[in-house]
Amino acid sequence: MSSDQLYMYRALQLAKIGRVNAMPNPSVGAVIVCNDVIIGEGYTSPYGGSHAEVNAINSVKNQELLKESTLYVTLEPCSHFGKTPPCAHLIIEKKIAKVVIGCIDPFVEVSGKGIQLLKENGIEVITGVLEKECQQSHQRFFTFHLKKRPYIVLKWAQSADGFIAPLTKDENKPVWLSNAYSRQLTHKWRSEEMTILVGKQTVLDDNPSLTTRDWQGKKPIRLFIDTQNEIDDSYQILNQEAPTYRFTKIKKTVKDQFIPFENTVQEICDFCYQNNIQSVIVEGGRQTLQSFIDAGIWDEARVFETSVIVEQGILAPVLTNFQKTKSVLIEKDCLHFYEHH
Ligand code: AOF
Ligand code: ZN
Repeated sequence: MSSDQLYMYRALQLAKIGRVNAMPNPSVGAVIVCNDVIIGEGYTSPYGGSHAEVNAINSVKNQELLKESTLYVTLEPCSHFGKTPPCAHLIIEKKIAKVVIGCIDPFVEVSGKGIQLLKENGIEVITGVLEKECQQSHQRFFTFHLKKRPYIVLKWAQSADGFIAPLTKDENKPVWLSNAYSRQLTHKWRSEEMTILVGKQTVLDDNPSLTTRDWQGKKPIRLFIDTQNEIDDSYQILNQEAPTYRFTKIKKTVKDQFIPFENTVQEICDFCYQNNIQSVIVEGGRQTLQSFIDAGIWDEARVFETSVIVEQGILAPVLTNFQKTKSVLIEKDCLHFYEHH
């Protein structure tokens, strides 16, 4: 591995730390190296705050050393005035000698302009170091800008015989298709996305609150599909724990916000795109999950498979155009990861 790759890996590690809080901003990682020694590090502050490069530059004790240093950054430094001033200006002002970039920013306001600005000011620029890894690290941001839709994670649990629920629910004999660890993991996953979506049937059947109570993390905004506006305020999804939006055909003022909706996955994506929502975790039910799969609009699926036999039930969604990336054991259950192709 080259030293450029090594420092870029370090920058990727830093990027990971800021990810949940920076959204919808990409969490970028930055490392400053002088004579083969790391003298500064940073990652993107919570949304609206300073960028990785600024934090890394500010962490350097002897600012004079910046003139002989190389800045490694997972994403092209910005060149625009957003919530914060352009990072490229600060890099130029500090006379940093060289900048090594992982990937180019897909955001039209920046895309390539940051690199151009640095070069015009005599800074040596190298691009494409661990490019794929850096794009992967910013995948929600890339999907949002390149596909003009949020990054979609599908999640469900199914029995060994392929059902997501029994046909009829017996209050005295509940069927658990998840264990304590898988539930906790689900709450962690929720905290990593900007929104969580379910269909009406899941609200009626499970009355979920869709929070992150088993994980100390951010609560995502709750979205639900309820075309006929049937869910009333007594359901947990409409409690005060997180904001909730209802996709519906029927306009009626309730606690949640109402979003006009005919019945397509595209409308959900459009709403998210217009509101800078960069990711959605879809947690059911069958119809909602399958509509994303059938529309070909999804990125990842995470499926828990238990040893429980249900015999008669609601069939699990069926994935098409996918590649299985890994399987892991969670207690006695299996967790399968898939990617959309
Ligand atoms: C960077 N370093 O750490 C991040 C960047 O509104 P602002 O000022 O926060 O700008 C947001 C945009 O800046 C965002 O859409 C993306 O293009 C870029 N993010 N750029 O140089 C960073 N997070
Ligand atoms: Zn910036």
